[in-house]
Amino acid sequence: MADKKQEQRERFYADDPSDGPLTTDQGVPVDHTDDSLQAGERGPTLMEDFHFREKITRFDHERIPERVVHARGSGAYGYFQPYRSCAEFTRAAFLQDPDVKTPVFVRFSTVQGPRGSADTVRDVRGFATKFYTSEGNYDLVGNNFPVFFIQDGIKFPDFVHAVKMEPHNEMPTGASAHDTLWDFVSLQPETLHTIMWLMSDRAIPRSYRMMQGFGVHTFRFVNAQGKGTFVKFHWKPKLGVHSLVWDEAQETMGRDPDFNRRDLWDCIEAGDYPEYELGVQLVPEEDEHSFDFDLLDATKIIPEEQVPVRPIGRMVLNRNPDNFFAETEQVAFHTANVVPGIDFTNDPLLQARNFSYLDTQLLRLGGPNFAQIPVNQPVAPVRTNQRDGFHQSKIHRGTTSYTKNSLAGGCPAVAGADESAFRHLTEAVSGHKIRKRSDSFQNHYSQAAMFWHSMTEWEQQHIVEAYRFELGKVNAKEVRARVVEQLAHVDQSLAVAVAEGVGVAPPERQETPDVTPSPALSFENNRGDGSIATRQIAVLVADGVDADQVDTIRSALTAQGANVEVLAPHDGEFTGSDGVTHPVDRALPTVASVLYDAVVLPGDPSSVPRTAQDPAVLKFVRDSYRHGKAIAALGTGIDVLKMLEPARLRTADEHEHTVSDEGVVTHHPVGPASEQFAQAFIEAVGAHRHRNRPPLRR
Ligand code: HDE
Repeated sequence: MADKKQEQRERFYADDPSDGPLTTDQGVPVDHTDDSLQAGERGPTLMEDFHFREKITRFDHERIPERVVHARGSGAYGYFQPYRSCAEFTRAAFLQDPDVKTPVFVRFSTVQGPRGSADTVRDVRGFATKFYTSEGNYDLVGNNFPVFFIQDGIKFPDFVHAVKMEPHNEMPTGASAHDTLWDFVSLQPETLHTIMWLMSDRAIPRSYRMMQGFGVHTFRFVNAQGKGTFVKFHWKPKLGVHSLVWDEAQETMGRDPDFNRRDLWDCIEAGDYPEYELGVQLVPEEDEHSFDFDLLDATKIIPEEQVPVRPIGRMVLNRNPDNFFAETEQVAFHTANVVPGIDFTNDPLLQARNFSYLDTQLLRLGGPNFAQIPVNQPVAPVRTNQRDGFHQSKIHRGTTSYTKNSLAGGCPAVAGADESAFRHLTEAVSGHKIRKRSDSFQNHYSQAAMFWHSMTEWEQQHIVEAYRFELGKVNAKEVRARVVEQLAHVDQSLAVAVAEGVGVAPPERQETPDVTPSPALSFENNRGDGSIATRQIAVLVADGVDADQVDTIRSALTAQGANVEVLAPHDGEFTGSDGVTHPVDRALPTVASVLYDAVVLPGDPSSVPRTAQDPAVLKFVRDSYRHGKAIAALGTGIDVLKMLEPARLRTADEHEHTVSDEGVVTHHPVGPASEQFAQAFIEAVGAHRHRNRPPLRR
């Protein structure tokens, strides 16, 4: 059933014309659009060729400024539905009735790179949601990290200038591994906690459908009695939180720069709708000062162990935009788009954002009427006295664009007591006018250390490797050394490990904070339910493989919602061991293991399969193995695996049935995949990545 936003969108649809001739913008029919009007066959183009000039001028003006940050993004429509009424804490209408679905538009993004940059860069991901509520638009403009790099918005231009491509040569694209970012970071210890997140695998999500989202700031809920409660917003993906590994992420940038965008689009097209649960951490106003950090400091989290996340509703994304530019590019988010029942705090980062987002849209969308653009239009009625400006697309009738008026009967009048107006929370404020960071914002090391100590061994290892990679790209040795010195305030072993990798002296030991880890921060505790739904699984075949094995494993995997593709050396068909031809989904040379989550190696009943001699297959399997992906080998498919000689790994021999070791599942006997085998493989895929594999010998 179409929701209100969809009904509204449909009123703006301009379908490609199915009859009638091509025209100019003025509706004049055009019968020739391939040659410009010239003075003589080989002569100059004439000014009076209005069709030529219109066509070229429109082309010249097709671009608008890209977002200064978060330029690359992908969007989708869907809905939000609360589980139950949240009236106790907030009067927001969209959080009251579990039967009411509120339409949403979500835009996911990277931050550093330009519009055309690759998706799988190491970066924060934006997670911005526009709720088209019955009381007007509410924008929750969040990220996939719960903390931010700086505490006060006045530092934002400095931070962005440091992280963006360097001004003299516009390098690097979509990467943080360069001198200016790390110079800034090394001099600004408040960045440390968020930088730890950036060095973790949170910064290379497997999919937008598999990452958390956070409102970051402490906001306020306000209930009908005018009582405020501090609130932090959390989105949890139904499929669990999963990431790529760095080597894989880098190769993916070349193999498919649209990896995350394509994944979101394809899943929605296939009806595998991304789903997230909205949760809140609630803190009564009277407990504002009961934490060892300041709730207004956006570089801090409230550990979930201290204040649990209460699930309050779910969001489903079920419709792709019809036009990228019109919708995903022109959507305008603004932190100050709030509805009655949701309010701000004095977080200086949030306060700055409340200025910045409107300001940036005025430039980016060319004037003040951008709320009339379909994607930005509320479904709630709009009655304002705003009139003129660039791109006014309405014909306002009447004479009274002011309040109060008598000539229009006083309309629109301000909302009455029963008309759900937005009222700012009454809050006592006093103080001297000063430029000073609050003392309560000064502890920069504790939560960075908490994050580090909440990681498992493999997560810590990845963080060390990321620091080594990033700092290894920094030319200024003194910057490398300063970052390492900073890390010594978090953990000496981390600092020493990084120092070793980047060739600087180990730092002097510092006093490090004594912290209680927060297990909720580790990937290990956010894996979801082990579902393999929508996972991409490759089956590598060549002529002669056992087609029964291919069929049985494919049906077992697709029954669990996975997407299975048969890859062969060439497109078209392959001939199975039974002499029958079977369809190929893709030619192996057009893809790569980084585009799949797992791989299956069927056997050839009469000999070693031809795949064992194919360098492309061996590369595929080697990369899958190195990246920790589940691998299944059946019958003589095990011989493909043996070509790579994994050290120490157990594989099934002729007498054994299924063996599952570190996500490598093998099954020797010839014949179709057994249920037990399929189950073992499904579990291996569901575990996402297997981090403790012995290295390959070849
Ligand atoms: Fe943004 N940010 N931001 N930001 N931000 C923008 O607005 C800004 C911050 C976030 O998909 C801009 O429309 C300032 C935190 C997302 O369209 C701009 C500060 C968080 C998006 C802007 C911050 C975000 C933006 C650029 C520090 C996570 C993409 C284009 C005070 C909670 C929205 C635009 C989309 C975009 C300013 C910090 C998230 C310039 C000044 C913290 C997801 O207005």
